[in-house]
Amino acid sequence: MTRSHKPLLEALQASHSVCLLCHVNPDGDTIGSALALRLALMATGRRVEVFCQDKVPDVFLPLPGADSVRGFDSLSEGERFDLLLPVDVSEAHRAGRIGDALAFDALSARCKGTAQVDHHGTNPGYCAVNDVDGTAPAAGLLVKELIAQLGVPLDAELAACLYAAIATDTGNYSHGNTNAECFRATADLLEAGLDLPAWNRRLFQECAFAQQLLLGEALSSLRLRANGQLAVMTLSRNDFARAGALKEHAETVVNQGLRIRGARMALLAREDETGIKMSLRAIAPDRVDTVAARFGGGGHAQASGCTLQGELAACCDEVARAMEEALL
Ligand SMILES: [Mn+2]
Repeated sequence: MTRSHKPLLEALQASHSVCLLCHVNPDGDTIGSALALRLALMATGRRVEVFCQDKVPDVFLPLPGADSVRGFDSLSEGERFDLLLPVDVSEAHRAGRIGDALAFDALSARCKGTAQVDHHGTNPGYCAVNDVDGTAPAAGLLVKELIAQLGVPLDAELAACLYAAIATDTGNYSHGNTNAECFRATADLLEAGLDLPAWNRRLFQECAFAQQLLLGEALSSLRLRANGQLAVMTLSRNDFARAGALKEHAETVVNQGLRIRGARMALLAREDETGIKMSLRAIAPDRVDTVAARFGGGGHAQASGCTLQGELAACCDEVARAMEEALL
């Protein structure tokens, strides 16, 4: 499949300076896609800056150009661009804020035009040019086509950025959105020199020592409920302290619960400064968003969260009971 990116190409061709914008809590798709586009636009002689409200997660720092991503506090008074280009940003507010203003509004006031490239079906089309395909598994697939249509050949650096984008949004080629286009695109990346084992290890295998120690604490708390259909783990403040771990080290822990054969849902309850944070997961067709909503939280059907106030074990039991009731 090849999509035409003509309106976006025309906007880029008319621009000598481009301000790329990533979404808050950046993932591999927004970062990888923006860094790929940065390299391609620089190769065509354009001035490019990449902005993100939040700092680039450590796991993506090895990507080429990751150290060039700027926070909004680095914007200088007189900085102007021809084009503002959000990448993988489903709604204007997902780019975050600069002081009291939406970052998108504050930046577009410094730019002559706006255009976006995105793959969220819910995108309302908030730019002058909206290159949005809600059926694409990753924004990186659109960016890869765009780079080809800009006439820039793939190389190993571009391939690493695009791999980070595609692999992240497909759950390392395992989620239901993984289609033939993902594999065809990745075949092109391999032909361009992608070092697949090295990047797979950096992006999906490596973690901090403290993260492994924290996982050990969580696994030692693992219990099954509802005849093995619900896996429950807890992490107390003491567990974090023993592991020397940060709260970000707990982010993927809950998924370990779903690895157990027979488990249909998983819950991680962890203490932090805002209360008892709950991460809820389910395997489709089971869903947990309705459970999280009962406790004032929300999220996706199979990945949700909520925060309770109280004692760790009691809060955990309360949410676990609600999840048991939600098992189909
Ligand atoms: Mn994405």
